[in-house]
Amino acid sequence: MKEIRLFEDTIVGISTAMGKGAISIVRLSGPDAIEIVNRIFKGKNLLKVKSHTVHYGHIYNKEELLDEVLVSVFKAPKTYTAEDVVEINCHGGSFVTNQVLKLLLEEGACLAEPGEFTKRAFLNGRIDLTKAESVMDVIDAESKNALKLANKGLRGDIAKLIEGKQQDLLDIIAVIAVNIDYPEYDDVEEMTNNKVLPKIKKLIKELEDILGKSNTAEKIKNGINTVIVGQPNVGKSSLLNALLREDKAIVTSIPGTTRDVIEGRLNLENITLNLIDTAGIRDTLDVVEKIGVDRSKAWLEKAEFVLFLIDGSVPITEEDLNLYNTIKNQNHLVIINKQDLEQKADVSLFNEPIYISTKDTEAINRLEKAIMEKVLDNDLNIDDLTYVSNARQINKLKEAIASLNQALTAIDEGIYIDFIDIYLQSAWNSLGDILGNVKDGSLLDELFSKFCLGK
Ligand SMILES: Nc1nc2c(ncn2[C@@H]2O[C@H](COP(=O)(O)OP(=O)(O)OP(=O)(O)O)[C@@H](O)[C@H]2O)c(=O)[nH]1
Ligand SMILES: [Mg+2]
Repeated sequence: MKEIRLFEDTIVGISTAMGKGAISIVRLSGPDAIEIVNRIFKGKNLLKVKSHTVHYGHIYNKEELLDEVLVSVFKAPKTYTAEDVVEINCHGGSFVTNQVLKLLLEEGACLAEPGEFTKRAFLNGRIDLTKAESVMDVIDAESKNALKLANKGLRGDIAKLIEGKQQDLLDIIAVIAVNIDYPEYDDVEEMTNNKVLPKIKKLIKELEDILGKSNTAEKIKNGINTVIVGQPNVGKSSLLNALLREDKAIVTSIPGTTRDVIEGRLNLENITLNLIDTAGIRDTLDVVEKIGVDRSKAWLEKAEFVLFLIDGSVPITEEDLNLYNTIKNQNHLVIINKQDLEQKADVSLFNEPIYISTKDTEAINRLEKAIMEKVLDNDLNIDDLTYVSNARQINKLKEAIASLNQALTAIDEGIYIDFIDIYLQSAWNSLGDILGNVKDGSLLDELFSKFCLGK
């Protein structure tokens, strides 16, 4: 386990994506950040400039000019890490940027680990853990809604919410403490039943509500598993390709073309879909195709959303109807394809189908809108959706709920009130862990290692 140090060394990392770009930013944080950059920068004495200012000049390796740069100086404590921070805007070639980085390492800076800037912000007490995790969510966001959620976390909404619940719990713990200290005041049993029990029940309900919302939020963040199903040759792979704007799946006029499961990520404006194209479902003697059909069925069971595709240019078959019956209770959209051909399918059975041709871009845009409306619950208001944002936080929340339930059972069984107090304390600790009262350094290392370099 790595020791947590507070922090004598100065770290450096390239904070922009690798590769060619207009600029790259090399960032330093730590007590010697300004001093180190000042040694290789010609233009101004950075030791004498004001905080939060930008300076034009050149980076030199001894006599050799490396790059023309802008240097931003931020003095502690009002900085990203709460330490002295310097950012060097270099020209955006990876060779020149690496030369500048190398020089800074020679001058005594240490190479930052992934996420180390944000980790320092956390360990220096500038942000809590929910905010640190939200930083990563902002970077990873792939849709408007995912970004909105991440920004709520960054603003501290999650922290506020959890702190509120911790406060409610503390009130309950306080009631018990008073009664342990002065048992003669009240009949202890009556007090727990009348006062504490309803409060714990209310708190459990509220935490469960947050948990429910968090599951929805996770979906917005991670994408919705969406399976395209239909008979062979109806145009499933063509639809996948049209939605992804990419020739990803093989398309032929031979029924049974797709055998494997083909996946692609589709970012719509408000939501991300994990699109899955499958083998057309039919009874087949072909061994390979049969494996494909079985996989399709397995995916279908896991699907959170189903795109059910029909070929409008041929009459509807019994197989179509059988397949429809298996999916009709899932959240789905019926799509009638091949509108550019003469229509022979009787589609009166289907409720509000969408008519498309996979070759018609305008129709595909229309379909995307319909998907968004159908996937996103109409009542779902992102602005109301404060949530805990990842598996770690969700686990802690579940732990807290479990401890509160144990407290309830204990009260039911008439267990001595001191023990109930222990369960409540444990719930309180679990909530605290969400915010980051984390003492385990290896957990922190793992958490921040998911960040990109330089963040
Ligand atoms: N006219 C017309 N043909 C289409 C349309 N969409 C797909 N096709 C054709 O239908 C045939 C089958 O398309 P695929 O996308 O391979 O169908 P599939 O459902 O993936 O078929 P399997 O993988 O065999 O299950 C190909 O010849 C496509 O070019 C459409 O909108 N109009
Ligand atoms: Mg196919």
